[in-house]
Amino acid sequence: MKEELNKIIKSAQNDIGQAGSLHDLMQLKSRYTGKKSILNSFMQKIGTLPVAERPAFGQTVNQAKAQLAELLAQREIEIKEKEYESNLKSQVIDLTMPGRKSESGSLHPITKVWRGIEDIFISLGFDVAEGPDVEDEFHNFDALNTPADHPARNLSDTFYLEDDVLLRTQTSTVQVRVMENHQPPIKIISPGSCYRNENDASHSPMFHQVEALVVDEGVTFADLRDMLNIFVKKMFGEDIESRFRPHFFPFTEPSAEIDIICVKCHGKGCNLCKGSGWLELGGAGMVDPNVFDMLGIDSEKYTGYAFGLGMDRVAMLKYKIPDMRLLFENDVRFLKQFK
Ligand code: 2NL
Repeated sequence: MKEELNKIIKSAQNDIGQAGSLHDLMQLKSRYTGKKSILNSFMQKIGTLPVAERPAFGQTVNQAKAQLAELLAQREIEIKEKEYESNLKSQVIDLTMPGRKSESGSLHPITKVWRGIEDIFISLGFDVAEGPDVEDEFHNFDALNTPADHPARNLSDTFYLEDDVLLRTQTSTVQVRVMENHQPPIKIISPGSCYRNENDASHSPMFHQVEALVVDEGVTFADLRDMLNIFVKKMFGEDIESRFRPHFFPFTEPSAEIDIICVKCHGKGCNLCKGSGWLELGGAGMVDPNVFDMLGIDSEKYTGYAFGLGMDRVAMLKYKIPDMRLLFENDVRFLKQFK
């Protein structure tokens, strides 16, 4: 048996020395020293020896096992070193090669306008308020004095998700939520995404609006007119005048639409302003006392003004973008121009 054992150790030494890969080595490891290995089978045969020879033979087998384990470990290090060397040789990196050009992104024009508008109103003492895009009819319509039979509540303009669950059509919803929870003085803007079922060169089903709301004792239409004038000049330039045209909104009385002098022709008349010299920017008015009454604000004590502007429209005017759909297609050839 001893002779047999020596033979096996010799052949194991030989095999291990010739193993060329880690995979080969693992196979040898299990063949010679694993649970079902040849060496283990010797241990099992120990019982066939005379009792006196058993301890010495057991020791010999264990020594052989230890010796092979040592050889395997050594060979593993050798193979790993060899693989590392050959990897270094095959994966040569040319440090003199020019790098690949990586394109950097840029802020979306609407993001720029959004941030610019926030900066202007913050500098004028406004807080920025946000709220959910998914709303109910109370916050989107009822609280804004928009009765159930008003055309704006038509199913075809408003995206309803379920009965009494809809995508907000304007960010007034946020201001309604602020008035529900706070007493005046209130001086906030609410920028955000809004949704209406319309889609053409000047309307997108998802668009961006900013509304402003100021409520306090003694707030007047003159304050509204003044604030809008300040905003327009900060946003579009000192030479850009604005004007109010009488209008109707259910939530304000009196109401007006806001125009600015055409940013392209400065009032002479061109294709952008369709010859009129003016561009429509949004709407404004004094908050209807009915709105205050519904939200627990004393309409005898307080007055307020509100206005709403389309931020996409502001971006189109500021950057001379002819079609609103360009803002939402995310064509890099378009977006690249706003670096
Ligand atoms: C437009 C018109 C407007 C308001 C929005 C408002 C909000 C409250 C109460 C009263 Cl909580 N009014 N918002 C008022 C007038 C006009 O937006 O054309 N927006 C793009």
